[in-house]
Amino acid sequence: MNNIKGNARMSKADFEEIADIFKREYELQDPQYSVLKKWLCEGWDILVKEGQDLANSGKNGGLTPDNAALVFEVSEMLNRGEAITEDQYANAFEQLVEVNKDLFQKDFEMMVGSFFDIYDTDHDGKINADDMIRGLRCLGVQQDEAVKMMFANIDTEKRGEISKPVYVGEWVEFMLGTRKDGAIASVLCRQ
Ligand SMILES: [Ca+2]
Repeated sequence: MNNIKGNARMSKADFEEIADIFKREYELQDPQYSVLKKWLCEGWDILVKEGQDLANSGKNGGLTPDNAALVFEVSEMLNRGEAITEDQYANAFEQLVEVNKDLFQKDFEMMVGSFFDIYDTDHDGKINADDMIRGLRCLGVQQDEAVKMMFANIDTEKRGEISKPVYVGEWVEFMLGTRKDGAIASVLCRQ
């Protein structure tokens, strides 16, 4: 999700900054803050570690420096405190999905779900357009009108609120799907 910030480069310090923005905006306490920070700052490492464990146990979908060199490279660069470009990230992401799409999807769903839980400030399992605007602002998306359109596209039944599975599912579709008219893609990719 880091590419939605629209910056050309991202480093671990940038992810830490985003975590701090969330902490201030929502006055986050632990464990919610730690979980969010873990996904933002270590999400890629978590994926790599799980992929390596799979490879070591001889299961399908394991990540190795042979089949996922770009994935490991991004991990190493981030851990050295270097910034990765959007292209490096996109290429590594493509490689990861080729080797083990399910691994990405599982972790990504947990990550987006942890964001949703923060946006859902009254804990009723749903968010409205204002909740989504407030949350995506923390991720650097300042285009409120675009987020309103995204929300309206996701809220197909026009109830004014979206449940967690629907929200998470739309982000998965955006990252992995092929539908250019997807609720999020049709807004974010419209330049
Ligand atoms: Ca709510």
